[in-house]
Amino acid sequence: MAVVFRGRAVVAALLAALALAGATGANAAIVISHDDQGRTITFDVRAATVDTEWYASVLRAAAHGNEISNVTITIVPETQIPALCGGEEAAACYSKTAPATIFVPAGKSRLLETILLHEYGHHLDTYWHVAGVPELNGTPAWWAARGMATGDLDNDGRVDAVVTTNDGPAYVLHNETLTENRWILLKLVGHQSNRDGIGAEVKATTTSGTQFATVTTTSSYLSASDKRVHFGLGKDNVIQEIQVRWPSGLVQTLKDIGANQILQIDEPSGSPRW
Ligand SMILES: [Ca+2]
Repeated sequence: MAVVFRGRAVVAALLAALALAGATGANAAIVISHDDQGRTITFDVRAATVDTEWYASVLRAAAHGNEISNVTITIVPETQIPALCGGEEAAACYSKTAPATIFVPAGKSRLLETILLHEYGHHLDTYWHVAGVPELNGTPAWWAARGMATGDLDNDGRVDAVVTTNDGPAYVLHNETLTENRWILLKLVGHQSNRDGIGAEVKATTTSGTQFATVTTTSSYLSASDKRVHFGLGKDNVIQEIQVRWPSGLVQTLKDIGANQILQIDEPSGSPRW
């Protein structure tokens, strides 16, 4: 389904067309180009404010691979995004409804550039809806990445991440968020169930409410994450109750657990409740 978009000549022609469209001002043009195989790529630049340099940089990056799809990219005034994207919080969206279209607001260049490239990497095969994301300051790095694992690498209660890139290095994203919020990490050890407690369901209740998690290492592409369960607790210093439903069928309950600690929970002996 993806349209292969290669060739410096095509890129140069398209960039020239975009530059011309930008130079002629508002309501300038719908720029239509074709890839190596003659398929149509349409860029609608009729919005009042068109950041053609942003388009140019996106295309330069996209042309390095075969990840640009047969979609229409439409820049619209920011005020039209909520109606087009189905939500007041939307920053941009991609619609698979024919003709497939990416709606991006004029002037929101840097962050959306990153998002756009990321989504091309996933072949635009699912509907995506970006909500509540602030503009980034400065120039974000461009990574062609597929795998990501999350976990608290330095046991400080803040979840970190490792990202692998294609033909490039792995990046460790160390979480250095300044916060007074509380947390807990739960390391489950099975004795009747599997040793890692994979599949155990954990419920944590504080005065603020109840949270649920399932023990898993499932993660991004070819990645495995920290098996420990992390709960963010906000201002709560105590977890009133932690309930673990083990894969064996045992249900274990702990009361009044203090925040900001790594707690090992061993599966008790007893008869499974199957
Ligand atoms: Ca950490």
